[in-house]
Amino acid sequence: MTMSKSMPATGRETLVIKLGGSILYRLSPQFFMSLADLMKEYSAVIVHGGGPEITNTLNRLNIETTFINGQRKTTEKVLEVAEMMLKGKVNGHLTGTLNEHGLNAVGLCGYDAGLLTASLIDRESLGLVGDIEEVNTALLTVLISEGYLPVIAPLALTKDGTKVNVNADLAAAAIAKAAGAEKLLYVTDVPGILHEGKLIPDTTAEEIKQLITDGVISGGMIPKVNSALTALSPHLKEVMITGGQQAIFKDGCILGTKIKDKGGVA
Ligand code: X2W
Repeated sequence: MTMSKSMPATGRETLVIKLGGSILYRLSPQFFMSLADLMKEYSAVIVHGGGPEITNTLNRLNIETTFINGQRKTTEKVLEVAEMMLKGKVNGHLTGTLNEHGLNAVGLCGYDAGLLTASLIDRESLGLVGDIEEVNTALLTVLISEGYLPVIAPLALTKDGTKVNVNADLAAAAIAKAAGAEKLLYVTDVPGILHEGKLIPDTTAEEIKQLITDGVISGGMIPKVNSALTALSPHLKEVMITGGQQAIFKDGCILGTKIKDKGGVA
């Protein structure tokens, strides 16, 4: 990642929030209220998913869709649908809802003003799927310092201008790293990492590996915690997983499972 620098010039910590497609249309009033409170303390950037919307539309159009290690194989036809859903429907819906709650949201996708530059991961096996290499943090800084909330759809351009689809968890981690964010929050359809129905409030990178081996963390939570682990650094000390059907911020604290690196170094 080449354009990595701290932002913005507001003197507040930066928080990148990833809103998963599984929860996007079921976010509670408490969620929006606590997001408004959170934004009094942090500068925020939102990155959203939309996987279920893309899958439903592909199914309706009888276009085959498959995942390889949590990444959707993206042909040109699949990319067209991903664009319609992510940049069109989902981004528009989310930005509109955030603005109804007075949050000053600005909808963007990685194509805008060189916001996200990616390289193709493996065109042969995955098609048009990218890994983010550069983030135009200057654009985010301008918006944030003027009080806007950037809302980013996970699409990017390669250096030669090819459009690519990007996994939203990985996009959020890359944006958080490039922007010098102190915190990264994944909002999903469960209140955090659960063990026998109970929330694990704190965990470490080391414990997470064990929880995966023991089968406590399984399915779609595995790529999510793995992106969380890649984002941890001496600067980004905390990644949190929280649910969108509850408040995510109370008494100055973000609620959910906090993941820290044991020694503070990833
Ligand atoms: C994802 C982008 C959307 C996404 C996809 O096509 O589904 C790749 O897998 P969720 O709702 O966060 O899963 N892209 C390459 O990640 O949405």
